[in-house]
Amino acid sequence: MVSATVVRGTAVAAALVSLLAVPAHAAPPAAPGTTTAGVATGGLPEPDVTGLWQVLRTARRQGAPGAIARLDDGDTVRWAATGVADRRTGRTISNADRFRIGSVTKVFSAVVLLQLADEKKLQLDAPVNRYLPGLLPDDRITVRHVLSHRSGLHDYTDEMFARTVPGFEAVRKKVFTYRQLVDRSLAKPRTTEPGGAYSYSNTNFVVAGMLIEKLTGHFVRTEYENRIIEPLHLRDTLYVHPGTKVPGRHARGYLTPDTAGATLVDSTEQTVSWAQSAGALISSTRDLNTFLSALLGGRLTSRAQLAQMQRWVPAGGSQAYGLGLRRRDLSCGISVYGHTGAVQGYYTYAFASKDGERSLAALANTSNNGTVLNSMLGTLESAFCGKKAKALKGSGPVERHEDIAPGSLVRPKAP
Ligand code: REX
Repeated sequence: MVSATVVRGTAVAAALVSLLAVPAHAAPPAAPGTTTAGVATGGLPEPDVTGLWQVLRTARRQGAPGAIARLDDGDTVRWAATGVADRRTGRTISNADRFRIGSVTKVFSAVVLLQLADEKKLQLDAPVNRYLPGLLPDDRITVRHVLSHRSGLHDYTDEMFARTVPGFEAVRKKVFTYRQLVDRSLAKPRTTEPGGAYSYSNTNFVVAGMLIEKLTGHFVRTEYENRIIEPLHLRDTLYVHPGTKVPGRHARGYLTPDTAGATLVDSTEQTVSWAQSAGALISSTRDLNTFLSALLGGRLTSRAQLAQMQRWVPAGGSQAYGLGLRRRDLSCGISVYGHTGAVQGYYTYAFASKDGERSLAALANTSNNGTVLNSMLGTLESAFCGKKAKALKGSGPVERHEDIAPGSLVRPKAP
């Protein structure tokens, strides 16, 4: 029940918008054993909710059929949404919609492995080959190297998606074994020495999935469910690989072709077998906020493993990478922790404050559109810097996978 509704921003008849602030007692249940009521948000600036909504509208103007964001802030939950979940039916998108979260899956995979480290079943500095004999061509590659993208294992998705739509259609229905994906990587030279510089590669988190399955004797799905999804009551978080459908109410995903002006491709249905433990989870903004709040709040791993997860290596521009976790340094000097995701048709941002008390999850239901991805970064600025956000001149050097074009954020200046 929504007991308080604050509608902000200009009402634009054409825009399908919901922008609500409600007390936590009206919000969905938080993680067991925790309370959100009355918790201070660690001296962060007030979020700029109007700014958040404007970012979503900008993303729509730039080609996203729809965009949503949810901000959990101590005892308050806010939502914003604009556009459509389904271009054919015209159904309005909302924060109740599930979607594909891409690489935010990597945080889930890392959490499982860090729990296994807590249980003394895994050593971060042990060679991967100790657990998976003969898998990798170099015994010096450790679990830590893999989880921090410093293994040097080539990213096989570079070739796979060199041509966006044909690349996608070629794998849409395919089911790969982990081994087949690793073999594709090993067919190419390695990018760094083991433990060298950060070099993003999905191969690393395919190896993570293999480690999870080897150490537990279960499919990754079972481990996500038993260790994260069920304890946190994540009702929208699903691993359906190799199923191709997104179950329940969901936003459809629309892939942007490489040719300017070409029609968007409905990419909702696919196995995501090319990513699996590197990117195949489905979730919702509510679940992602619950997950990251629990993680940063120290409720999923020991404090010691959470600290390991936050041993940062530079990852270009205003970014650093830990173990399956990104840090982004925002324009107001505040850092946020989480991950981005890009699977065909879906761009996700999911980040939380250092203590997990404030969390933001946002989705635009398109991809291969760097302008939209760049704009969506503005959701973090609005959510965590509020009106203290400075107009950005792009986000500096970025991941090739993020494909972020230089641009500026429409932000109110600090008073
Ligand atoms: C695959 C191609 C991009 C997407 C990729 N995605 O590696 C992983 C991910 C799973 O979520 N990475 C994010 C496609 C960004 C992260 O780690 O932060 N692009 C698209 C192309 C380009 O096909 N030719 O945009 O849909």
